[in-house]
Amino acid sequence: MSRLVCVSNRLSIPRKEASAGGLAVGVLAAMRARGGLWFGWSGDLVEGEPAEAELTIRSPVTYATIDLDRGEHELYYAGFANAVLWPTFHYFLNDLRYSEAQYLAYERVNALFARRLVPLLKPDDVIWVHDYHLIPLGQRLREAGVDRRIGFFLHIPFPHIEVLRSLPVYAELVRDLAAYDLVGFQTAADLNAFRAAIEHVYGPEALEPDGRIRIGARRLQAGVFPIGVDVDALQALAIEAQHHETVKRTMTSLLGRKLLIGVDRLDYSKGLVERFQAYERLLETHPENRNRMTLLQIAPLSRTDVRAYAQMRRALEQSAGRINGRFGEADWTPIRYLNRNYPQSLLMGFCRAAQVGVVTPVRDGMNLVAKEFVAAQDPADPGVLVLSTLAGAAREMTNAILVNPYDAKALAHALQAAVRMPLGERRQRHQALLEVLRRNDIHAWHRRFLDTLEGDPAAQASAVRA
Ligand code: ADQ
Repeated sequence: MSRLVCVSNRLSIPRKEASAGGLAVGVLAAMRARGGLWFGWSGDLVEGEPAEAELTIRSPVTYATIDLDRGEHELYYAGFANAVLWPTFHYFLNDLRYSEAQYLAYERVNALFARRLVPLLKPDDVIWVHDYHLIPLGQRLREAGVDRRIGFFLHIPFPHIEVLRSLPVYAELVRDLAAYDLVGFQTAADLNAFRAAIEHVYGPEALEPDGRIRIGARRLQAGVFPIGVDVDALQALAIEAQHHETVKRTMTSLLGRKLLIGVDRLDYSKGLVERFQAYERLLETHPENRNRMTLLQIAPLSRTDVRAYAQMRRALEQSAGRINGRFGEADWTPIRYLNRNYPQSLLMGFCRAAQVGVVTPVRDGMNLVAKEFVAAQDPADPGVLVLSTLAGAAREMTNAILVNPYDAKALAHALQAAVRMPLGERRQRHQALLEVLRRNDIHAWHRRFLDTLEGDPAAQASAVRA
């Protein structure tokens, strides 16, 4: 079997601080299962041209990290990746601030990744590039003479062509994606949007009847590979975490009130402002819930150097403060709003203890928290998942209570229905959701992608069905 080389902007070396983010969890699972090389940014900034990659061996994975120049990182990461691509791909055109200087830095950092990666490659490696930070990397590797199989997986949504076209460099990005052998997406909607973008840039003749894409002499594949979670590992963590001191203390402090939980990176795509509004509405229109429930919202800060994030943070602090001021009592805080990271074991403990999981992004590629919440539940007395129709996860998790997060009335209604749902229905929905999670777990995700990339015909058929 050829060696697997994964490339992502950030990587998580065991014992080095890992960023809270879904991508690292998924890549780590693939790397652990198969071993190989994981290449990415070290998290450290330097002044000037960064040195060669530094290798850290933690068998079966070798981590290769490079530092980045401070100024370049600012333009590439806070700039093009997170103030241009992220908002555009999540349909937030108001937050789009295009700057050519940022795009050129994005190109340069991708070229640097390629220059530093090429000397580490072996002739029969299979290369898997992750996410929007690294769209041009495949093309840069091709230009450096790398002719082996290179795949790309987009963890976030791929926008409709009419939204994508707002970006002055949209055609360059589509051409860069066409340099890969396989481009993977979370949902069929993302795949369709990509095919529409290919048609727009290359004409209808690029789309072949068998689903492949032909550009000149090259052929590539695009498919749907919904990311999943490690169900058994999460279940075990959740069971163990019930006995954790912090979980026990938290539960005692609720004095028997129902617990609603939200766990999200602090990001405008996660719908937190809308969630707080709906919760306020619930307390307003169903006063019987006052002093009977608590919303625990865990939201670690992210991308604090991007302007839109600071604005949203202020809006949330105001909203939580207003709701607590308006409805709170000396012994009851309606929203416990925490900007901090927790170890996954503790998060799973909180999820298992909660009656309702509130996962209501206004746009999300997949959303792993929805799947983690379901995996953490006690099947004999499970909590209820309230899930946004605008999360990729809603395509599979049809037994959640699905709701449009922009509709405060409907969301308040969904929360009320979740809190009051009888045990029989909760069990039935949970069982159906768990089956979906098991069918498409994290192992199935990386196996299907890599089998397809490496040309296994059975995997190709299952990728199309997914
Ligand atoms: P994210 O936008 O980061 O991921 P998500 O899929 O929900 O979103 O993953 C977040 C991960 O971080 C989860 O595993 C969660 O448990 C963890 N996490 C969240 N808050 C935490 C906290 N306070 N402490 C510790 N851990 C925390 C991107 C895309 C998603 C896609 C994933 C994976 O935006 O749509 O599902 O990649 O492909």
